[in-house]
Amino acid sequence: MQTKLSVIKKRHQDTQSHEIHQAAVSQGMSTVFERFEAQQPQCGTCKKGLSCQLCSDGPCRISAKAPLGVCGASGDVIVARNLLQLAAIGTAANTYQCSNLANTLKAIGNGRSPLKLRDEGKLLRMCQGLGWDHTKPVKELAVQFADFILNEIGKQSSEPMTLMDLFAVNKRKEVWKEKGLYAGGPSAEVLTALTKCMTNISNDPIDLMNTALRLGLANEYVGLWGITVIQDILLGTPELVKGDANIGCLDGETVNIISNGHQPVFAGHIMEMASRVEFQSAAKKAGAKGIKLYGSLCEGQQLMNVSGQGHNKEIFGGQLGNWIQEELFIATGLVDLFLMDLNCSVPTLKSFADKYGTKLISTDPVVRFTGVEAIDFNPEKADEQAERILKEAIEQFKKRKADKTRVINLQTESKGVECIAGYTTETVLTMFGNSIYTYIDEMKKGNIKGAVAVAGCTNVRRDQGGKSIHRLTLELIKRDIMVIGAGCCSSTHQNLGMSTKEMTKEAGKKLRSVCEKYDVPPVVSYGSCTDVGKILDTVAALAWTIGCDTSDLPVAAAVPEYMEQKAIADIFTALAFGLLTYVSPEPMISGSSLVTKYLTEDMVNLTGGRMLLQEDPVKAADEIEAHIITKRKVIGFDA
Ligand code: XCC
Repeated sequence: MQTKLSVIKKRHQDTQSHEIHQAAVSQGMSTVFERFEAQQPQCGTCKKGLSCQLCSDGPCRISAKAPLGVCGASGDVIVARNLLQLAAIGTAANTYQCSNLANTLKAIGNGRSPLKLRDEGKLLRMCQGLGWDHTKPVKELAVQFADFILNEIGKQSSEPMTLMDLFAVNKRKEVWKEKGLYAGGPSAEVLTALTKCMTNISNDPIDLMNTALRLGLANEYVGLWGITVIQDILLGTPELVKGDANIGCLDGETVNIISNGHQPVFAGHIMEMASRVEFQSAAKKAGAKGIKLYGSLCEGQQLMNVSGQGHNKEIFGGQLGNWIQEELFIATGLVDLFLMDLNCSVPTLKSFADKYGTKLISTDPVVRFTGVEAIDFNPEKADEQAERILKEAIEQFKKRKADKTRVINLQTESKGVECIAGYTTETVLTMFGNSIYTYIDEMKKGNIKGAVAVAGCTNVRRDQGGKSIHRLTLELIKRDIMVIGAGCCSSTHQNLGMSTKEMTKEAGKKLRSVCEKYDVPPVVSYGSCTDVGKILDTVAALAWTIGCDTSDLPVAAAVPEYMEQKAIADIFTALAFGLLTYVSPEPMISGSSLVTKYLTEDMVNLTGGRMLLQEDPVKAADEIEAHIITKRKVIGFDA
């Protein structure tokens, strides 16, 4: 079907997305960009974090005329309480995913699930690291490890997390202990934090922010750590791989399934089943070339990272992109089935699915859409659930092909963008000759001036949509600073062709020499936003080897297009690690100079970390570079 295209401003950084966006708008759809515009002007008081809706005497909006809420809460308390709530939601979501994974691992260990452990070696190494007898049968260890993680999640606030005890750098642990940040299990920490957010309980904004730092540690030492480790055990530890990214990966002639979200284990199993002869022949009988499963958002990052091991490689169709593109994936008209397993599955997917003939299925009990079928992943029923999904996808493909009025917005000959994926602490070390000392030597010589994690979401405020990620990354590598991407930042890098060795020519002279010598690109992707846990592993490994605190390293964290609550939890993790943490757009804190000053200046005295707020990514790169130069002197890399 032909549509007369409206002329719309180019919001997406890449041309493929812009074209589908233009088509969707012409066909009467609105995407995140149009909805953002429709929301303008947004409330200035809320933007400053100065509104409270907790009690029935509210809502209260703090102003010069009314400096206190009805209950008496000050603007400082309201701002801090609002931010702490976001950190609690983010910590809860990461912990939820971790607990799902532990339960899946346990089901496999107990022989109640057809799923496999693709990296048993990692499980054994972890058990050994915990000081256990790792010569026991692997299934027994799987149950023991799963129970251990579930127990860590449920620890009381007064019981420090074993993982933090074992794996944090000693100097850092002393700081956390001394400052009252040595957190317990995430369930208890979230409980405490949310209780402190209740009306008329905590009236100390600084205590509220320190509570968020405790959440940051619980977020890391069970949530993110557990997610990354168990996912590696279940799906395999990533290996370097050439991948395909962006919407152009979609092949009109295959049965097309998209798996969207953050929990890749079920998708991995669907791919395993899809490679079986019965499903391949059913697809061919329906007139398709085969079955493809594409990853979307962070889930796609994880699936692409493990695609290098060769498991069902022919089924994986590529990594489609970041969250502001997800409606566009469906608007191509080429998607048969769209699975949603956690955030970010936007509510409007339903109207897009109805318009373009896609079937939506939610696969986790927390994801619910009115009028959408749910097949909640159960590791014990994984085979029959995957079978249902594959059969449904093949039926949907038949309908797509039979429907002469179907709107197709993507040319079938479109192509994905090539990228390199699969970086982790392990693969980065392999590139440097299996020696962390080689990496540190290059840092000492100044060939790698420092490293910055550019992680988190994409955002449409100030018309960003990847612009700030792109700009900041270029500025950093130009200054010989290596960039480690994760989350939708990695999608942006991939869509724009930045996750390739080609980028070496954009790097500063010194970094370029390192990239050429070790055959490593200046921008590497660690994967999902949950892989921030792996980035912090690398940071801790550097600090252990150098013998310094994490806060002394010439490194920084950057969330150049912050969007949601898991990012806030991760930001507090980075601050607790003592890192300079660049955040844009600014979280809703400007209504409190006290909270803003604490986060951006005074927190240095507590953890060594601080938040850097800066709209302009070039100026942000200047400040990050200055920080890195200072830290190089602190650890004696420079005089
Ligand atoms: Fe969602 Fe992870 Fe954020 Fe992307 S990066 S917008 S959470 S998909 Ni985490």
